Amino acid sequence: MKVLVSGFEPFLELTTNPSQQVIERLSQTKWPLNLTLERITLPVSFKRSFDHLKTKILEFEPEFVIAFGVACSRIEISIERVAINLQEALSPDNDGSMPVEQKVVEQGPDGLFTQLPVKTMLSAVSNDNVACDISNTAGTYVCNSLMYQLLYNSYELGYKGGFIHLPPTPNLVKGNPGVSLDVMTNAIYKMISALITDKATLNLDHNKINTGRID
Ligand code: PCA
Repeated sequence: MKVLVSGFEPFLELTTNPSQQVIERLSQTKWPLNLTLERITLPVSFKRSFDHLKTKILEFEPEFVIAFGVACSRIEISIERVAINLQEALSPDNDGSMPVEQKVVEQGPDGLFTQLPVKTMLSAVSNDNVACDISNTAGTYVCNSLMYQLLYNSYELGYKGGFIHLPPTPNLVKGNPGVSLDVMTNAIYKMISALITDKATLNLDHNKINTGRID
């Protein structure tokens, strides 16, 4: 099984981005023989992030694409359930772009559900001492926009996609205790490993699956 993971570069006042650090660690991890993992770091750009990811998808042809970003105010790993067709930024992205009430995809539906088996992934870490939950909003900034485009294009490109927000690492964001890279990497390793076992029950034929669209 081929899995592509993406992370983001640092942005705004952040000196590092835990999503970039975690995917680096994941790519250095020894995986079971039936799992090949590739990674890509994306620019924090409404306009450019998905184009970069799409180029890698076309080259690698993964069955799963899991995108990661940091959510500075969260204290738990958040498996995002839904992406909405809205871009609204309170701060500029790394290109200086700050959209207000813009659609991600002009002709797209209002929302798209993740294609990851969220409950399976959550239960993979339920016995561990790590804060992890399902989240019903990925916000309206670059992460939501990337998740929406990832899901919107999955039918044509033939993969299952989803997004996970990570909390900051300790000392990265004032007032947030953070979670260490080791703990996050270990949890994500278990969640991705759970996909291998769950794959038997997943129908990867996109003509047959529920489209997951909220029309
Ligand atoms: N987090 C931001 C964008 C990049 C990142 O890592 C977000 O939550 O939208």
